[in-house]
Amino acid sequence: MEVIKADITKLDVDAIVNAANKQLKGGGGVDGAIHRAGGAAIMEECRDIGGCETGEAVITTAGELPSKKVIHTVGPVWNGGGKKEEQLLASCYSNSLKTASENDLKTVAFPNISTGIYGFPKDKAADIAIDTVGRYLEAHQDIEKVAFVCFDDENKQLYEDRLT
Ligand code: AR6
Repeated sequence: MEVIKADITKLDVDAIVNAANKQLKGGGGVDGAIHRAGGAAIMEECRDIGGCETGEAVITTAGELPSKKVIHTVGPVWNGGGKKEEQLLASCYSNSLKTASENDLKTVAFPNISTGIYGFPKDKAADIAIDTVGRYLEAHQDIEKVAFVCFDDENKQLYEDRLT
C-alpha cells in the first residue's frame, strides 16, 4: 500500500476507482474529473449498467484515460454514523478489490471515497480504507499494488501517519 498526492485521472495503473453515485450519472468531485478526462465511452457503459448500490462496485472501460479500467463504487453519504456508513465504506474498498481480482487487474488506485461531497469524516475513512485494503491484500495474493490517491493535504497527512 502506498499514499500519493495526485490527480487520479493521470495514473497509469490497471484500475482507478471512481467515487460514483447510485445512478452512475456522473457528478462533481473525482467522478466529474474521471468522466471529463475519460470521454463519453465511460458514460455509455454506465448507462448500460444502469446503477450501483451503495457499497458495491461495477467496472467499465477507462475510455481515453491511461488506466486500463475504471471501477465505480458508491460510497455512503455520512449521516452521523448510525446508518451503517462505516460498514458500507469498508464494502466499497473490498468490493472494488474483488472486482479488480475478478478482472485480472493487479494495480489499483483509490480516491478517498465519501470524504468530499458525501461528508464522511476523513480520519475515520482513512482508518477504514487502510484496514480493509490491508486485510484484503493479506488474504489475496493476486493484487500487487494499491495506491491511496489523496487530492488534499489533510487526507495525505492522515494516510501517511497511518502507513509510515
Ligand atoms: N483525483 C483524485 N481525487 C480527487 C479528484 C481527482 N481528480 N477530485 C476530487 N478528489 P468526492 P464523494 C477527491 O466529492 O465524497 C460526486 O458528485 C476529493 O478531494 O469526489 O464520494 C459523485 O457523483 C475527495 O477527497 O466523492 C457523487 O454524487 C475525494 O476525491 C458524490 O460526488 C472524494 O470526494 C460522491 O461523493
